[in-house]
Amino acid sequence: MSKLLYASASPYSAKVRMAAAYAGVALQAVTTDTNAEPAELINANPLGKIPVLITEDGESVFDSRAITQHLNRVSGNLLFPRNQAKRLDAERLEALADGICDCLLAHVYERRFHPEEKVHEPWLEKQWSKVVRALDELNANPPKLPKKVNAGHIALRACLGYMDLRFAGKWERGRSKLKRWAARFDEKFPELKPYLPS
Ligand SMILES: N[C@@H](CCC(=O)N[C@@H](CS)C(=O)NCC(=O)O)C(=O)O
Repeated sequence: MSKLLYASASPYSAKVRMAAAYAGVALQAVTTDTNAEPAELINANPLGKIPVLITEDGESVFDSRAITQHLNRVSGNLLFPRNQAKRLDAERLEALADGICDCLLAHVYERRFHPEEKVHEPWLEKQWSKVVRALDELNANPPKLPKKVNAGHIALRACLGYMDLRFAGKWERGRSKLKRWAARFDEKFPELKPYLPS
């Protein structure tokens, strides 16, 4: 079985675990502390970032978008549509959701890794303005939730789960459509809920 180095709070890890569960790919999930830089992580990914998937042959796959593509291949295309236009939509939604997470992580890390007096507020504001633009666009046009979802939908659900974890009360106002979208996703796929960032 492939192994997944992950952390429970990580939105990209949540996406990958949800995608694997949805596509029926079994993974041995191994909690990994990136701050400790364990040898298994660094040997698999010199960047020291999670998630990393290690195949039975010892091949490592990162980052999370390479992992969703890998899971799509091994599951016989259960995570991305075959139709080119629809596939592009799915890939773009995944990139947008991951991109929001990149801005949120930049926020969290700015505060976590700098002493208070070195935190650069304009940088935080710039990152947050990207999040606001992306969330407003998604709220204005929430993606349809068909019977068969794709890695884009899953990435967005994981991203909103991370917002709930780290930015609760700071993103929901005026974005009721997106809130409802997440609730409907959970109703349709209750089996994926345990993998949300926690
Ligand atoms: N683009 C990467 C981002 C991965 C990432 O930034 N993961 C975070 C945890 S959520 C991490 O490993 N941080 C530790 C570090 O940057 O050293 C992906 O999609 O996998």
